Amino acid sequence: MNAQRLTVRSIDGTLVMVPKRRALGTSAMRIETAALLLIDLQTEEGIVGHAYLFCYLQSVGVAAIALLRDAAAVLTGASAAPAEVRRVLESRFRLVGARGVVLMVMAGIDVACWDALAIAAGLPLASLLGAPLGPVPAYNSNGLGLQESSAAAVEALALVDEGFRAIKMRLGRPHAKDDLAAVRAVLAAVPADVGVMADFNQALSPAVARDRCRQLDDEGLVRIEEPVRHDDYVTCAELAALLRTPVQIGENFAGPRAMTQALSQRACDFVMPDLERIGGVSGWIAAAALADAANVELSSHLFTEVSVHLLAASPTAHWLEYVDWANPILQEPLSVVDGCVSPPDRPGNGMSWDRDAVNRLKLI
Ligand code: SMN
Ligand code: MG
Repeated sequence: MNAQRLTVRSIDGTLVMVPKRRALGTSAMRIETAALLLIDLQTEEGIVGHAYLFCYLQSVGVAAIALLRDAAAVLTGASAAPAEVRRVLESRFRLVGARGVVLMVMAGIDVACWDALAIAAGLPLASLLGAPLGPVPAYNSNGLGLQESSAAAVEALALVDEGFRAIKMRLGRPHAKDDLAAVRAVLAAVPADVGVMADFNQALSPAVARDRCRQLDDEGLVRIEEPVRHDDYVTCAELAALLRTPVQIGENFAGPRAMTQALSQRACDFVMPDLERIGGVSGWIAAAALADAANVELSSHLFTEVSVHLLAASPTAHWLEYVDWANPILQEPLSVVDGCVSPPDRPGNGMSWDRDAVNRLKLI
């Protein structure tokens, strides 16, 4: 099979609403159901590339389907080579702007193209990118929202018991003392060698962030994520300089250029691009090179199934964020072994849909 010669026959999207095993109460919203847009990119050669987008809201999923159909119309009959697909879509969406949901859809198509390419090459995506299929350290990010501290302690232990050596909790309660109590309760509940990360989801103003992060600085958190608005690199840099606890940002980098900006402003200690915002596999490759050049640890955000391949191939790989939200619609979900996940040893990114489950959970 000549992997260079794949041609797009069709691109289909299916929006599924997947109930989460553990609800996730962030400071912005509570997520009980994952709105996932499944993408099937069919090629003339018979290979099908798979990807999914996490849409946050059902309404975003509906908008993304409309955009996917638009993109499919211009790509049908074109090369499925990711760089060529990007060129076509950048032109199609230039006037509206490759941002927000448009950017997500472009990234999803890129992921599906790379899947098709890896399947055509007969290699796992990580292998196609030149990486071994070795274990990547993962943290359990499946729950631990803004609940009472006693409930947080119980859930923290349950997350560790699922086989992890690190977990992430959410912060950003109205009162600082309640965040502090929750952090202390979680740290007291889990074994001492378990890493605990904390994510504010941009909840704090700069002044409050200075105060609240300083209060938490001696608690032993592995890192503090998105304390303030994601693009306020000035305040992020101030906090990164002020705190001993590493500051983590990156899930809102819209393409590698945003990451360049953040790195040049020293806005964080660690970065964590998100597959659907950084520009799919192609965007990730660029981001991983930037992190390598800057010598900054690189973690992933959501999209565990594809990110595990990408982190395996990233020189400064740090942590894989493990979420199991897609498991109910996957034929072969990832396994966690000794707190690590390895890229599956089958061609492509390893995702294929459980069609019965998809039909049950399908909205559109
Ligand atoms: C997060 C992002 C999106 C949905 C839920 C939670 C969070 C994370 O910011 O980093 O996991
Ligand atoms: Mg986050």
